[in-house]
Amino acid sequence: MANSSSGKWWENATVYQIYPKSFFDSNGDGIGDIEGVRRKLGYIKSLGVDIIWLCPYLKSPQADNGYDVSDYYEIDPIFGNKEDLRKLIDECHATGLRFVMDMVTNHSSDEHEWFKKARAGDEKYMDYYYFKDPVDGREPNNWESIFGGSAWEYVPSLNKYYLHLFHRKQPDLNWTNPEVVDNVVRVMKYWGEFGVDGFRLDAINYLYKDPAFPSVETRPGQKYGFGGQYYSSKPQVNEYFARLNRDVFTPFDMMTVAEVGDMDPERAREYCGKYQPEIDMVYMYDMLNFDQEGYDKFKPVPFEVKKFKETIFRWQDEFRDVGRMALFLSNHDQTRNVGRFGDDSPRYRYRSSQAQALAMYMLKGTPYIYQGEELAMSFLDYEKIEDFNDIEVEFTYGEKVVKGGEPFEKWLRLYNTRSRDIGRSPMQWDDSENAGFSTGKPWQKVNGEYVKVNVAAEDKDPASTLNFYRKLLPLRKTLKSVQYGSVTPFDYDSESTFCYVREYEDEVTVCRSNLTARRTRTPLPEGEYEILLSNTGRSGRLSGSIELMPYEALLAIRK
Ligand code: TEU
Ligand code: CA
Repeated sequence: MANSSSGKWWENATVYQIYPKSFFDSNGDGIGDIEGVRRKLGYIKSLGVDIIWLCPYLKSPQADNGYDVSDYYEIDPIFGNKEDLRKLIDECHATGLRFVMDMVTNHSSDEHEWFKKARAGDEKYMDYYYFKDPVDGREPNNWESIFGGSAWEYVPSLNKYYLHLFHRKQPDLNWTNPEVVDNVVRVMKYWGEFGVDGFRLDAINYLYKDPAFPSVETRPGQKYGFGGQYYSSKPQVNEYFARLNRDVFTPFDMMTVAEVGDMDPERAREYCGKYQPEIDMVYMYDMLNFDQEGYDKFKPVPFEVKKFKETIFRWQDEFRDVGRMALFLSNHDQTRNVGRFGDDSPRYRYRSSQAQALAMYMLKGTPYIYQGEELAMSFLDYEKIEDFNDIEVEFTYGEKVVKGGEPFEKWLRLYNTRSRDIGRSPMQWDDSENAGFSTGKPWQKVNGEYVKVNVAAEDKDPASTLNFYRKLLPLRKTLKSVQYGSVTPFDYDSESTFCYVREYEDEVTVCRSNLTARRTRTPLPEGEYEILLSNTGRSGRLSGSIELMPYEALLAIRK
């Protein structure tokens, strides 16, 4: 990222991510919908965000909540219709919001016309996917699906396997087939003409697979292994991006964000520049996975402030002059941040979530706020396996509890604190039945915390996380040092604080967060500073060193 304005319309923007199924249900069928989003635009505007990114709403059997598209030109009826989308996008534009669409083209649904024809043996369409012969009567290689088990599914009538890096109902599209790319271009142009302002490109680093499909080494006792070295972020994906950029992104003046499912810290610097200049920014999915063993979210390790800092500042450094980084604390695939990186008890829930938000969102890059994060929504309190919906829960429950005989209590705890269902529980609007999300029975159970943690309650409470975000997000845009300045970690060796300085020309901003319940003294750089934002009621001027209260967040500017 250059240390000056690029003049792009999205440059200083903040994104609000919406999971439409769980945001607001306008017609009482228990499922959030497009019209529901439109009705809440006033709320969204009140946060001070500029762009909304809607998770998928195209036609889909919903095996993976819309990340399995069966028709790229139609809206799934559970979410409404094109008229609803028309109204939503028009109203966004009329109120100064922009609209980003989630584009899922690494794979389609197995119920897409193309795949149905392929499975029926139509060779033209078989070449839209990866169909391979068995090897020694087994899968073509030992790649593991990202959701668990083999990445290959057998089709007896063809005596062939097809590749699915995700669920078996999400067969991977073959991007080496130019017809597939032409089709994707056509789809993207269609939605560009419809009026979307950009794309979040799902699982985009996986588009090119090594045509030899080599097996990988596995860990002892494991049948399958992560084949990323053969399909993640290969140079060929840039050729696809170049085409998309020329035909779609540039002509429609779009904002594009690449979701990159795994990253390579060894090649970090190269990685950052990798998608340049075709893609505007990179959303590194696993950025926050330093609190688990490798890619296994169900093997958490205790949170450490130092590891958090190490990870984040490293990426900040890598992105200092190349690419652009998405900043986020949570999303629909990851657990809620307040309990994950702090304390969601009634005593510290607000402050702790605020300290995290200040730490993350004054960094260099583009903030992505996930629905409910601004309320400090937290872990689930479900008791039965039936309350969960996600693929990863289903898979591990079958493997570990049913087959493996591990205690359900252990896995229930993991599901309530680590699973993808956490971020997908209905948005908490008020303390009425179903948290004001729906007048019908919600498709997924509401989190019991809603009676206390909801928009209506936080709206009235000046100390709430909601009102903190409403100050933080607009403030960020008024500060040149935050938009364009350098990032220098400060008090880096502390095990409690997350501190840094942002500097641009003669503007110096200091950001101070205590991410623990321990009081701690922290130094300030030379000079006198005026407080711009505090979550403890501090105001006035500061210099020298200060004692931070538990979970204190403080932003100040040099006088
Ligand atoms: O996620 C892509 C991604 O790489 C996932 O592996 C992510 O790490 C995973 O959710 C871990 O649990 C995207 C979407 O965000 C996700 O919701 C979809 O399920 C996935 O693509 C397939 O489309
Ligand atoms: Ca509905």
